[in-house]
Amino acid sequence: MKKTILSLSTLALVGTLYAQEPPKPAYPIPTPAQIEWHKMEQYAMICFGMSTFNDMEWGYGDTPLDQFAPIGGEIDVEQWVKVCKNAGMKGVLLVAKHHDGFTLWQSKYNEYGVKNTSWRNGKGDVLKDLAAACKKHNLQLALYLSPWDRNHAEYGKAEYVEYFHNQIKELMELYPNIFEYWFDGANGGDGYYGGARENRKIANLTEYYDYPRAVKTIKSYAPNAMIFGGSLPDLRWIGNESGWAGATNWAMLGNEQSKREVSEELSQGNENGDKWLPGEVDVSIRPGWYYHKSEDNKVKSLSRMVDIYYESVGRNANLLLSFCPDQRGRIHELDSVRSKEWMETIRKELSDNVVKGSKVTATNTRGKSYSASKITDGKYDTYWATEDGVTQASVTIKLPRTQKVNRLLLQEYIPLGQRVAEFNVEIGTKGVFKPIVFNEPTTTIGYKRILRFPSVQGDEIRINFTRSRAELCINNVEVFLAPNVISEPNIIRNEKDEVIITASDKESKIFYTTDGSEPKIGVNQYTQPIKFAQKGTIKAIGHDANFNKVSPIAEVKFDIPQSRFAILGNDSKVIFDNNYLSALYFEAPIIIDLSSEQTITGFNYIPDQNRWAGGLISDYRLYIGNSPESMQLVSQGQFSNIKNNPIEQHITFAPIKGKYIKFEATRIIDNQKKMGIADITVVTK
Ligand code: FUL
Repeated sequence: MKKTILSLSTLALVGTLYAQEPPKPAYPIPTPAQIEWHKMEQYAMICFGMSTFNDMEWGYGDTPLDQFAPIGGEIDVEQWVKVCKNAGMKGVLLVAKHHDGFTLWQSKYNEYGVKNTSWRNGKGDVLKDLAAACKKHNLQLALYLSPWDRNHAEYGKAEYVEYFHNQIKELMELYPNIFEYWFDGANGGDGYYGGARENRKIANLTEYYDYPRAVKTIKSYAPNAMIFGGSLPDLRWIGNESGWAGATNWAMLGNEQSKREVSEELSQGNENGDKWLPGEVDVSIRPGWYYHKSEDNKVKSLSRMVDIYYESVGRNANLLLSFCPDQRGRIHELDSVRSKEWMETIRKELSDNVVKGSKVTATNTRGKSYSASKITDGKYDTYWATEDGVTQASVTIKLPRTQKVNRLLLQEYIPLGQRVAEFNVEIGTKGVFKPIVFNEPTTTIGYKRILRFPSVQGDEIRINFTRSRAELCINNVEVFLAPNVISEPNIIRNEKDEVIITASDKESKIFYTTDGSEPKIGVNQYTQPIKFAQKGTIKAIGHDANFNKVSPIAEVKFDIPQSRFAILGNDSKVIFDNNYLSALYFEAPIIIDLSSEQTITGFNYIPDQNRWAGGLISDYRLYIGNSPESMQLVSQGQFSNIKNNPIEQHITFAPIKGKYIKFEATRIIDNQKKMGIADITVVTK
C-alpha cells in the first residue's frame, strides 16, 4: 500500500514537471534559417536587363549589346533601393541573368553582358552597385540566375553546365551573404543559342543542371541562404504569379506526388507533407515582369495591392513583390508612389493593436510558462500551449473597452511545427457571443494569418480552435480597427457597348467624364450604364460622403466598339464582353468580322482568367484581310511566360487595312486541343 502511495506522488511530481516541458514538436519543423526567412515576410524582386530595352518578357538572346543603353547614361540603383525601403521590403532579389542570357555583372565567363555594352564604357556593374546600395540602406540581397539561357551556344550540352556552375561560384564568392537563391522553372525552347536559332529542350532537368552540386556551392558560402526551385529547394513556389496563396496554406509539402492538381497542392501545401517547404508568392506590381511603356496605366491598383498583402503575408506565405525599372534606369514614378501608399495603407490598417497586453483566459493551459497571456505579450518566443493530448481549446481576449474591430492577426509558434487545421472566432458583448463571419475558410494559421472582416462591435474576442494536428502553440494574437480605404472605381465596356462603372465599396458615389477631362465630385454622377459606342477615354472617381474621402481617378481608353464584331460561324459575343471570367474554347482558328474596314495596328488576346483555366495559347499566327478567303499573315510568334502569368497579350504591327482577322493557335500549353479566349480587342489607328 505504502509503495503505491509513494509511486502515485512521484507520478504527480513528474506530471507537474512534465507539464512545464514544451510540447513535443509536430514534425516536420522548419530549420532555424527557414524561421528567419519567415520573419522577413516581404522582399522585392528587380527585373531589369536587356528585356527593359527590347520591350520583351522573354528575350530571345540575340538583341544587339548596344541596345542596353539607359536614357541619360545612368542606372539609379539607389532609387530602386529607396523605393523598396518605402514599400517596407526587407531585401532585394536581383535577376542577375534572365532567360536571354544577358549578365548584369562583370562576369569573367561570358561576353553577352554589361561588360560589352557602351554603358559606362563597359565598366558598369549593376549587381555590384545594387549590393552597395542595399548595404547602405540596410536591405538584404538575393540572386536569381536563370538556368535556361537562350543566348549561350552550348546550351543543352555539358559545356553550358560548366559555365552555369562557374557563374554560380563567381557570384557566391562575390556575394556570400545572400538570403535567397532563385532557380527559375522556365526551361528550354526556342532561342538564339549562339546563332543556331533552334529549339532546344532538356529531357532531365535535375540531371542536366546538377542542382545538388549548385546547392552545395551556394551553401558552402551562404549556409543560411534559402533555395527556390531546382531539385533541393528550401521553399516552394505558390503555383501562380498573380499574388495569392491558398486560404488554407500548410508550410509542408509531401515528397509523394499527391492526387490533387499541382497548382492546388502548391497554393495550399499539404497537411500530411513530410518536408517543411513554405510558400513564396512572387508577383509583379505590373502585369508583366519587365518594363513596358504600354503598361504604365496598368500598375496594380491600391486595392489589388492590399488584397495581395492579405492573401500572401496574411496567409502564411512570404511576398516577393517585383519592380521593373524603366529605360531611364529608374523605377517609374507610378510604381514608386503606388508601392509607398500601399505600405502606408497596410501600416495604418495594422498599426494600433487594441489587445496589446490584454487579459486572456483559456479553457486549457499547459502551465504557468505557457499561460494564455503569452499571446498578447508581444514576444515571439513565448507562447500559450495546451496540455499533452489536448488539441481543442478556446482563448478569450478582453478588448480595452466596447469598440469596433475588423482585423485579426494570429501566429503559431512554428519552431515546433504548424498545427492548427480549423478554428472560428466570436465577438462578445457582456458575455453574449456571436460568430464573426469571414469570407474565406478559417483553417490554417502557420507563421502568420491575418483576417479581414466587416466591423463588429464588442468587448471580448473568443477564438475556438476546433481541430489541430497536435497540442496548440499560439504565440501571438493582435486585433485592429482598420480605417476604410476607398480605391478607384472599376470601368468596363460590355458587348452592348455599355460602360459599367462600379465603386470599390458600398458607401461611395461615382462621378465620371467621357471626354478625357478630370472627373469632379458632384458633377455627372454615375447611376446607370452609359452607352459608349465610340473610341475614347472614360475617367471616374469615387467619393465617400460619410468620411469625405476621395478615391484615386480610374481611367480606361477604349478602341472601336466591339459590339459590331462577330465570330464567323458562331453567334456568341462572349469574347467581346470585357468579362475575363467568361470564355470560349475553339478547336480551329477563328475569324473575326469587324463589320467594316479598319486600319489595324494591334491585337490583344486575353486568356481565360478563371483560376485553373486551360487553353492558353503559347504560339500563334495572325492574319488580316478584306475577305475570309484572302488574308495576309501579319504576325506570328510566342506569348512568353503565359503558362505562369496568363495576362493580356499584345501583338503590335505596322498599320494594315482589313475587315477580317484570323487568329490561329499553333501551340497550346500542355498540348491541349482547344484554345481558350476570354476576350479579344483590336487597336486601330
Ligand atoms: C518566371 C519567369 O519566366 C519570368 O520571366 C520571371 O522571371 C518570373 C519571376 O519567373 O517564371
